[in-house]
Amino acid sequence: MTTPAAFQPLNAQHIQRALSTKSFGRTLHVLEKVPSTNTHAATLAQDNAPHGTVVVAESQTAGRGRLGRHWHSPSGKNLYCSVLLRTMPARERQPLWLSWIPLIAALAASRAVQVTTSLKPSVKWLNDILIGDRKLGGILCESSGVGTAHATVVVGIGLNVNVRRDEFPDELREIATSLAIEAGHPCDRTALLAALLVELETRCESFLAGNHGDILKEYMLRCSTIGQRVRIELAHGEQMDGTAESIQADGSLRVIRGDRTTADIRTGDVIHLR
Ligand code: BT5
Repeated sequence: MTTPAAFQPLNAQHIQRALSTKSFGRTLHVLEKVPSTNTHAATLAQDNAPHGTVVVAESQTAGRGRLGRHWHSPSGKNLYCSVLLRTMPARERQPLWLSWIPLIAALAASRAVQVTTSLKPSVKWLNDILIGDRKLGGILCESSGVGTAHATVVVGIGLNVNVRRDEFPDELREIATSLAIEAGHPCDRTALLAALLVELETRCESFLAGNHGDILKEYMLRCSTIGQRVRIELAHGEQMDGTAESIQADGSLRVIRGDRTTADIRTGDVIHLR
């Protein structure tokens, strides 16, 4: 009896057969267990790994979120993936590119889920992937050598695929979800990864070719934060409440405060208020 695709371990040959990308995933490292796929990809970058190198792992022992937060990474169930980018636009466009990569990755991940499962995740600014108000996945982008000829960005994507509700730790059970929970059946990680890589590659190419406006429009349509009452948790424990109005050209979130003044938020955690 053959194992259904959804339960098969990740396999480099199967993944490469499913790819329709130009460079993303053409150099591919499929690992059983790593501390963090982002850290592993950064090490490969130092050893001259090519643009588009992908690291995927069955489990992470030290999976990371932003600001040193922990990413729950149980074995054999989910997608933990990092993509190494070496393409950089001209110097004056680099800040824009770096601020848009996490948003582009969140768009690509939500679109990949939609094409492989027909679920339609939204994106919570700036890079949380949600179904309803539960977190399906997150993005961690880390750059190095910016401003030099050897600049790299590692785009890390974590998506909960086949983990069951009872398998989440207590602190995540009510705030996180997985594709299997939402779809009611297990999902094929190989097909999802192949879709993710092509969605990410085409958007990165499009952005770098100057189609910034198209990505901004697509992001606005996907972003469930727009129009919501929000609380922004800023650095140093500061908070700001307001209504999220739009995404600006630089990827920041425009918030209208109660006194009608506006603020463009470049980084911070957003809470959707009811
Ligand atoms: C993120 O951080 O959402 C970025 C997560 C990126 C993970 C990927 S996996 C592959 C690559 N390698 C890595 O080491 N990391 C990347 P942040 O916005 O800071 O959210 C972190 C918060 O999400 C935690 O504090 C928890 O509240 C919650 N969380 C942790 N694990 C989760 C999970 N599996 N599903 C949903 N929420 C989770």
